[in-house]
Amino acid sequence: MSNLLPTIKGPADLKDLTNEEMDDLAGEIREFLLETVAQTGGHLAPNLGVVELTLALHSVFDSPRDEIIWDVGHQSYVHKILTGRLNRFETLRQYNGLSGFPKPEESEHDVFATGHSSTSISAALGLAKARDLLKENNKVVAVIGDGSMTGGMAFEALNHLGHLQTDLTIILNDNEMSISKNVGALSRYLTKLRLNPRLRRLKYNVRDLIQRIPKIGQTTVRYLEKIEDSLTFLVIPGMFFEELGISYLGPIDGHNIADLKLAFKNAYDRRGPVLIHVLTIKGKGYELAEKNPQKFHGTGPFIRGNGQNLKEADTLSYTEVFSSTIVDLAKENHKIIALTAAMTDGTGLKEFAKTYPERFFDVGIAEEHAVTMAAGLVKKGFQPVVAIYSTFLQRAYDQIIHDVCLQNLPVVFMVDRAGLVGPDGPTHHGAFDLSFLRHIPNITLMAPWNEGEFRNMIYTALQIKRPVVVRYPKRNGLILREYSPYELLPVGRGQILIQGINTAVIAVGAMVSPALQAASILQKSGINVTIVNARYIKPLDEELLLNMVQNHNQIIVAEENVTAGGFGSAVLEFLTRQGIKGIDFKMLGLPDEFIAHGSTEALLSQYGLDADGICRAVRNIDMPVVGMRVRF
Ligand SMILES: Cc1ncc(C[n+]2csc(CCOP(=O)(O)OP(=O)(O)O)c2C)c(N)n1
Repeated sequence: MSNLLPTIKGPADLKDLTNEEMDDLAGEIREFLLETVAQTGGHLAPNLGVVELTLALHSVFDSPRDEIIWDVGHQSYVHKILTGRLNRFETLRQYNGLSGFPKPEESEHDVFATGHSSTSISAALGLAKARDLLKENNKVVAVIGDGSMTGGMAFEALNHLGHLQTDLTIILNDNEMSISKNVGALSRYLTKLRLNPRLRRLKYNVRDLIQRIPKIGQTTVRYLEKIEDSLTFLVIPGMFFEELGISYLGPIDGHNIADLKLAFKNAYDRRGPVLIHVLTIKGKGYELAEKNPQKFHGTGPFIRGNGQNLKEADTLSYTEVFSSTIVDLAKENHKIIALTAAMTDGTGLKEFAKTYPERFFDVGIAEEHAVTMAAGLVKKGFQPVVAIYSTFLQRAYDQIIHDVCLQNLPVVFMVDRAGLVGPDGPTHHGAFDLSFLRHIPNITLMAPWNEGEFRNMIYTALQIKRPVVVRYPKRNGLILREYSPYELLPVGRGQILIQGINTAVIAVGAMVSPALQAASILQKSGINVTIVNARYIKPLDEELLLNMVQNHNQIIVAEENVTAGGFGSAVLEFLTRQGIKGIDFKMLGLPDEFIAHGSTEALLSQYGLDADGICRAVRNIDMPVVGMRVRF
């Protein structure tokens, strides 16, 4: 194998490589990606698919002068490797190491921070229009996958771009996959373009023709290439992108460097918006990932030989418990409908989709639409269960307020990945849901502390007949795989787990377990604290709170959410309203900052959200990151 990779210090080093050398380099990059991601974990398959695309892009465009925006950004590893970060790559996704997503603080080549889908065309349009206003002349490129193209924002941006007609290149990386198989009418349309034999035949005939003309000048070649493209437009009546005012080039073989470079050069020389339709294979070059791109979309550390994950836990994850519980409940309750926004596997709905295909909807990366569609389903008596990660639910804020809660519609929101998620970092931590949901009228919010309670919460949520949110962490459960029959949990009632004196720790969801550990540590030094499982964030258990205040002189609340506007704030508001006197009140939670990527355990410990942090809070020592301390 060649040894070109270490010689590439930046995009400039790609400019003089021949296509054959680029092919060799692509092989080296794939090998390097496989070797490294098998150890660090990360988004393997998306990156294996864009090796040639990224090489060709950096050889034609001139980053950072030309600005490249990576949609979602999970496919930016090759870009990172080619823009001076090869030597730090083994720190990927670790604390203080390279981020798994584009990060402007990390490199001038990372123009725009991403992590959530479908933002690239809007951001690129902003950059392009700013360029025009400043009378500059650099190029702006948005690289977006076919999955991300299903998001509403992408459509909004295309609509506006077609209107503004500014210079902007969109590279549509079409691998027919979102995380699962891509869904929707647009995806069907792209397949049509991909398979259109007339389009292909015509293109290749023209190319053949060009190549056979002896000794033609560069201008003629460029001219003929333009004819080739214009023929491409002509053969598809009513071509979607063309109708929007965006030139379409494609489809291009995304693993053929020569074709890619030709298309990118063509786009470079054009005026106005251009979309290049590039066909790639997700997981390209690693057989296991090509066969199962979903498994290798995002993976933990794995064994390269057989693809097996390194860490297997003995308890179930919350996602797995949701998966089996909703399948079980839907057996009796035929009104249950499950919705996901392109996260069938991630949210644990794969089994449900298989068992009840007619009651399951993957709506594409369209969280807003999922929520409002659920509201529509309720109107006809169905019981929609919308499973969305905390961080992606941010997208659907107005829909939750305006379409669900305003009409008090019983939609059940299963909010997975609430709290810290570890190596994916700030774009993916579920740090805000309690704060952005708690103040919405009509909503009920709950968080389980173990899997048994979680099952009961799902069961209860379906009985309440109002908008309900169950938030739960990206973590494994605590107990074995045996469950008792479902139990209705009284709405707005917390649970005293340990009765102590002086200090009461009121913990939410995943914070209950470290609180219990803290209690047993403290007990060894003769400190007996009360531990409360809050269960409900809204409505608050006011009776229980008053009881705590009357019988303790210190109240500590702990939540895996920013302290601003979360559960602690709710308790603080309540105590203030009651005019409580004579107690110390402390809030443990996440601070008012974006939390970095790193291991969840280390991050929790850093913010005092582990047993040790709770012990320190109880003992009143060294609490630099406590959200607030009030003496009433
Ligand atoms: C708003 C939002 N919802 C969900 C996700 C989770 N997500 C990450 S990548 C992805 C699929 C993207 O598919 P595509 O754009 O085709 O890229 P590919 O991985 O196939 O290269 C999804 C659903 C996200 N990042 N943002």
